[in-house]
Amino acid sequence: MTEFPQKPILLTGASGNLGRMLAKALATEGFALKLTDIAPFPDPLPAGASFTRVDLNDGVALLRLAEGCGTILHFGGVSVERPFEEVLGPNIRGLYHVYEAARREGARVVFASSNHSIGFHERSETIDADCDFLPDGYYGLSKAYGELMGRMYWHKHGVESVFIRIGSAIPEPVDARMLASWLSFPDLARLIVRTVVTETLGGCRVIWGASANERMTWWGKDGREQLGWAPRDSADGFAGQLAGKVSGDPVTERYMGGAYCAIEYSRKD
Ligand code: 15L
Repeated sequence: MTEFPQKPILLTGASGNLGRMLAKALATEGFALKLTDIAPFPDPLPAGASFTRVDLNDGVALLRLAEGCGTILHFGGVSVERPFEEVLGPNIRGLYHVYEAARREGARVVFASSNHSIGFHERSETIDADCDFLPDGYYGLSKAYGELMGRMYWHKHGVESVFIRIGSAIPEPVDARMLASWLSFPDLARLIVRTVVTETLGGCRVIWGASANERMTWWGKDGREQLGWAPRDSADGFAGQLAGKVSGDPVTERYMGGAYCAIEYSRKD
């Protein structure tokens, strides 16, 4: 069990893969949860949780839902590369609704950002969290915008944020790239607990969302110390079976964002 008292947590994107995993993990820790998604919640509701179907484009519904919440875990929206018009509503307008709700409630936002906000950094580099944004598509761009929006809400309204630049959060790594980018579900769940229970942040913190992948490391310094989080799992043990699992595409293999960088890539030089 975790330290309390805690106000309820609002979790957007609750019906997605990460949302479902987090709903279960946080309920097990005893947190009171308000779950929401545009899609129905596919699992039995965990103890202490309610579910309300809301479109992130509906700011009034989101404000109402956030009433009384101390943290908003924002995992909703488009989670893969899509055309600009599809990303715009959920990931830009929706994000604004999340931040307005946080401002109204004095809540903290934990934003599921992505490695695709920095996807065009080359794999030969090791980058710290204060590196340049180099988004690799409209999806990654929406994540960079989200982090910037969070900064604006801190400086203007005192809303604290944690931006987790999630690598590849799936049960097990499946290709060579994920020897660097993999984030295990238990490491993510433990990180989220720390983002909720850490009392004061005094601003915005960026965390690289990767497990302790020491064989292949692209990501250096970040804000984890203040949160008291360190990953415990590692993709290293999968190296034997995955090291040769590469795409053969030079753009995909050159950059951290992998295949997202190659989508509609048209540069000639
Ligand atoms: C992400 O941000 C996506 O949500 C996920 O589907 C994966 O593509 C992941 O990044 C990744 O880069 O592996």
